[in-house]
Amino acid sequence: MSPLVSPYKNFDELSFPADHPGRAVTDSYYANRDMMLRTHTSAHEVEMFRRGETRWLLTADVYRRDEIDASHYPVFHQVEGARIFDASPSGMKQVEEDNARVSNILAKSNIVIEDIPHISPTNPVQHNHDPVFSELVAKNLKLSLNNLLLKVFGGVAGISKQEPLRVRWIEAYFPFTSPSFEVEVFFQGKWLEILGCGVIRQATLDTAGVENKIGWAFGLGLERIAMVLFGIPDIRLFWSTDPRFVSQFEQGKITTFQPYSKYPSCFKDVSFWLPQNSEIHENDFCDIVRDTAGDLVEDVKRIDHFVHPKTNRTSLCYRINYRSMDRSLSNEEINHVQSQVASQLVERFEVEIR
Ligand code: FA5
Ligand code: MG
Repeated sequence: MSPLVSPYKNFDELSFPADHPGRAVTDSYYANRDMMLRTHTSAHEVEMFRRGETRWLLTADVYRRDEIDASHYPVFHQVEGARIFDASPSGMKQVEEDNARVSNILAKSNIVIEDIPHISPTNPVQHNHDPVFSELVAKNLKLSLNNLLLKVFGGVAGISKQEPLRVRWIEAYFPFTSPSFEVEVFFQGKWLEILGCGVIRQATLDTAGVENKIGWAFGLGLERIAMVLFGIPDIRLFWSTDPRFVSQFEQGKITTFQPYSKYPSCFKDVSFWLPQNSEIHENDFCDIVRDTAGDLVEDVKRIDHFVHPKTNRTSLCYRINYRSMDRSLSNEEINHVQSQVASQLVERFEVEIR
């Protein structure tokens, strides 16, 4: 499936409101008014359901303008999965049987789950759903995904042999599911968001021409899973062609990444005055940094925001952390890149460098 889709497919078919921030040019990559790079694999949900599929997985590249740090990258991969059942007593009996079967597997495993209610006032059942059906389906969703995480991470050294796998469920919001959840896994001392999911909004199934069904869908970040699974500390590494990285992996084998020496960081600040009455979106700033410095940047943070009391002009300061994954950077090289970032800022946003 082509990564170029219409905004209609990426957003409208999934009940995104007209003013949703994800639609903005600062958040998504548009080819023109009518075509954009899909921001998630959910863009293909309606198409999959229209084909009559009742349980499916779909893996694809997705694109987003986003912040720069160790777990975000402008192109990444998602796996979308969904399952729908007959919205009838016999369909629900099937769900109950499945729930009992999976509960049994989980009870015997070394997984620690922090759960939340399937449905709550802030994470409600849809008005056109039977609450009992919705509850059973949400439970099936949670059991299925806990089981998936257990299958993927279970038995991996350092994750579930010495320590149990820790999974945390969080209430979430997506325009195309309700109730909705996010799932995080404990990794390197932090909770890392792995996936979003929920009970499919009936409007999505209606649009696909699917009748009398109820079900769930999820979308997970493949790089995020691989980071936990292989102990990969920075998402940029997936794009490295350095043999010291590539040679550590073999098809079909899960091994823990042995970091070769970590190269030193180099912090450079850039401060500038914005032109009168204008703003720069952080994603625009990050795009300039990516365009000029590519993968040499590990992290970008705004460290100052100041409005001059007399002139009313706004000044911003960003700190760019330069660090290559593969080699030492010379001061000369970084200074050169940094001055290019500054001149791009002047050219594209008419700022005044301080
Ligand atoms: C979504 O994209 C929803 N389409 C998921 C969904 C599907 C919800 C079906 C309900 C039903 P979200 O924006 O949270 O949700 O992204 C899903 C996952 O993609 C995240 O949990 C994370 O693992 C991964 N992800 C998001 N942004 C990035 C990024 N910039 N770099 C790498 N991974 C990312
Ligand atoms: Mg999310």
